[in-house]
Amino acid sequence: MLRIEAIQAIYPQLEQCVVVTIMGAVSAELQSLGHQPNFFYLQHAMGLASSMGLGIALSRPELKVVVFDGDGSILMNLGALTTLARYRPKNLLHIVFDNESLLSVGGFPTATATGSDIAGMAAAAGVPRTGTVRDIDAFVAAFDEAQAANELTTLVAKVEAVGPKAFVTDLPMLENRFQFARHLKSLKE
Ligand SMILES: Cc1ncc(C[n+]2csc(CCOP(=O)(O)OP(=O)(O)O)c2C)c(N)n1
Repeated sequence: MLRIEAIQAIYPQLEQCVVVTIMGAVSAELQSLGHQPNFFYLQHAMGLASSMGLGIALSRPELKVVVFDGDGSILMNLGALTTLARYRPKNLLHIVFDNESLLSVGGFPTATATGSDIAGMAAAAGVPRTGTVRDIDAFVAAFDEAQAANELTTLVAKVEAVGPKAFVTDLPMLENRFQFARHLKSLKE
């Protein structure tokens, strides 16, 4: 499964959600499909996208929050899984695109390339719903089920180690930061 095709398949449904991504390839891919004011690309802070998603989900329980994480990123901050599980907001869907590599910085293999199981670690941390999918149909079905379940979910999507050809953006970090915050405030009115 290609990550961009997986994102494209659920893209229409992201309009009703708040989306936080990690930096690098996945943020460039989501942006290439069309930026929306409800998308925040957490640059540089590897491993902290789920923590930011957790904060938003807890403080805004009326919103559906979706996090796009990476295997290398979550492996850098495994304690995040235990914190997600402790607070277990029902409105948070944590998607880990697992390409078994640090693709954005050259493709060095991560521990999932040698058998570590992120969905298993999330389950052991206490995340109530977890799963691993390997093709687009299963990914879309798991996304829909997680949204309907209304329960904290960590969904691992096994994807090929393929990213965008270029990381070009005309959206500066600060503009994204202020636009996103304004958008969240506007949803309160
Ligand atoms: C704390 C920290 N260390 C290192 C980096 C450099 N860095 C940026 S992206 C990246 C790889 C991310 O890997 P993964 O989450 O698996 O996503 P992928 O690039 O494979 O899509 C690294 C090491 C960083 N941004 N932050």
